[in-house]
Amino acid sequence: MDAPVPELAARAARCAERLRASDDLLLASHIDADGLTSAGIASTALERAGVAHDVVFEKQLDRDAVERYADAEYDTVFFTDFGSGQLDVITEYDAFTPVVADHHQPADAETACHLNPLLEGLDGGSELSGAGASYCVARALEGEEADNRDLAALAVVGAVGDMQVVEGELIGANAEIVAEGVAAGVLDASKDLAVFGTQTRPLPKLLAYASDVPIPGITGDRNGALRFLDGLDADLRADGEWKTWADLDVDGRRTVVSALVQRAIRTGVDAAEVEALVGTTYTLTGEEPGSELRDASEFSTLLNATARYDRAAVGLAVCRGERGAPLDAARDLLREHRRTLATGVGVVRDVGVEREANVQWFHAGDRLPETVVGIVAGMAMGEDGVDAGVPIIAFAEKDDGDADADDEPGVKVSMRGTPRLVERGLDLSAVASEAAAAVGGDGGGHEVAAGATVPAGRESDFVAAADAAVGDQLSS
Ligand SMILES: [Mn+2]
Repeated sequence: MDAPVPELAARAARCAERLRASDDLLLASHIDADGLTSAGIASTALERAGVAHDVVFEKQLDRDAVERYADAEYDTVFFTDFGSGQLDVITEYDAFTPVVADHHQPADAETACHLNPLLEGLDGGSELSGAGASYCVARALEGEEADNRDLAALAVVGAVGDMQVVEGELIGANAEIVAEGVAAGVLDASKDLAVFGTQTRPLPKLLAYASDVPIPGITGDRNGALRFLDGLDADLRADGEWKTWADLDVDGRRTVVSALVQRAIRTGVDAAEVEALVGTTYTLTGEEPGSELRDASEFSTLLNATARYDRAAVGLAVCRGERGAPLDAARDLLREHRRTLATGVGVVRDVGVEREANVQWFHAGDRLPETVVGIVAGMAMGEDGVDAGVPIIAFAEKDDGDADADDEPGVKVSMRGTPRLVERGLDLSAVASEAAAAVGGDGGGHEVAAGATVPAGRESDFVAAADAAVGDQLSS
């Protein structure tokens, strides 16, 4: 069998060998779409290889968690979608042998079974996700009887969920995995309208809600979208009901895309943005048409909904191929999530947004779950009283549902910028870590979106530090 990513083949083989030799294995993974798909891939491959294992999920892998695993006396712990950055802590414990499949920046420590694209000169931000790293190990785990290439579909869901799509498509090692999935008959990758909801949303809603490329008179305008669609010479309804994008045939799709492009050009949308209307969409061909599981992007959104509400077991069950009750539960969580977001923008309006020199901020207190406050902050930008040209900082009380009694009360911070601000020099990852460090907290993330945890009562100091840091970045 060929390795999907040759650079990582030797590391994958070492990981697989150790996993096969384990008598008492714990699989520990991150709670998000990439972490859930990582665990789904790893768990399925382990089961096929006849390796019994328990599974546990963490929002973040801290010393407490590692200590718990050590106390539980597993002989091996398989970390997926995290572990590299915590290797310095992990290697302090010799109760278990660590196996790591991750794509985040490694700590200054090494261990024998460690697969990470960054160790072989590949980009962990855009070329391979945690799910892709787990997939490499899964391929190395397969024996004579098992072919794990079908798991490539989940690896693509993880990469898409981790926002690794670059200019409309997956690249590098991710593209190799796509090719394996296509060859295995579980994936289809083709150029199509690059809009969220192609499997599940009726056409008018699909177009009105698509905000990545705003088209005047259609985006955010359900009646405008209806008029636009009604004016097209194509079969867009069945039995009086609007079809979904997935229901359309090739001709129908072509008609809508070319009319959309014409409308965009006519209304002055930037040429580069018009091009972004079309991208590669990844279809899981084994899933029911019209199910969100059929589209990689919709699948990852469904998984994120289970992760946000701490229902990782539901997301894992769906990744492991269970349908029925877990899938229904995941769909309920997604509906609930959308309701929360819809009311969230109202909460922002209620509490009010304060403007500083270089940033703006609001404090949601306990009125928004910490897991959605960042998304709500992003959605609020451009709304009444919220400047779309200035980074926004959102605070929410940390939910202490499962925290130890001796944990300090903390506040969750989420920061959002825009691609335009990033072009001008904004790096919220640096802002979050600097400003958090200044108030005794912890932060990090991406240029356009970052987060932190700070001690309660230090919010205004955090805002002041972030305001200064953003000022520096945007003036240089
Ligand atoms: Mn990841």
